[in-house]
Amino acid sequence: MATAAPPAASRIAVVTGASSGIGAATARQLAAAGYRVVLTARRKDRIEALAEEIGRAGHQATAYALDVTDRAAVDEFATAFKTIGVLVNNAGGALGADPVATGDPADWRQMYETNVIGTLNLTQALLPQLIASGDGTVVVVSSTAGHGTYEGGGGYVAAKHGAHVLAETLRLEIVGQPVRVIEIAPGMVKTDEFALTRFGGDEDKAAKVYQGVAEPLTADDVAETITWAVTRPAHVNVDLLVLRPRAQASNTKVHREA
Ligand code: 8X3
Repeated sequence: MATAAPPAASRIAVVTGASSGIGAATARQLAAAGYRVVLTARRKDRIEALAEEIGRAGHQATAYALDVTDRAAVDEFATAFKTIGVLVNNAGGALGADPVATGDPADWRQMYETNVIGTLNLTQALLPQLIASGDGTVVVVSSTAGHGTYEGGGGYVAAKHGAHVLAETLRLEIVGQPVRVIEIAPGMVKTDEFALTRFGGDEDKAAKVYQGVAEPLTADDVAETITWAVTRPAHVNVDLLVLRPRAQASNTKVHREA
């Protein structure tokens, strides 16, 4: 017999990077699944609007402006909770697609800060509350870039490999504690901001990422997958789930229609 997880209604789910894309979609879906969702991101106006929207839909959400790379702010945030059911480490992103030979070290550093240190900060700060819940779940939203490289992937691929290793190592180290560690690794996902941010706001370059691809994944596709993994019975740990659109067979093999 599976051990049922405590009812979601009594449980808090913290989502980082909740101001747009996968984070916002995940916040909506976890709220719909009954979690009290805490939305965090730097852009306060966006997460406040989303918290209101979730509230109007009859679910529970609060917004907390937070930069995941600011450890003092993260530690302060952590004091607001006694127990937490779920932490979704989603904040991150890519900057640039330059070859290793010419990539900007500042971009590499920033990607490591957001994708790895940000995840480390939240996970370290909230682990006691996740353990105290008696059935905690840490989700790391990595990427297929955390599992193989591609030309121009550079600093993003390096950072996402770091996020993957963080998840894998944490799972080893806390085995025996009532906390699952789930890694979700999406491939090509078309969101409003990912490619635009990567290419410094260049819309043409951003559009080319998805050019001719029949159906890239959506933020909702990934959010559904995260919500599914989180809502498995407490003893079921989805270690790693890689998802891609059907048109993408690997990081470098994508079917594009003419
Ligand atoms: C996004 C996937 O292919 O842009 O995490 O690296 S990719």
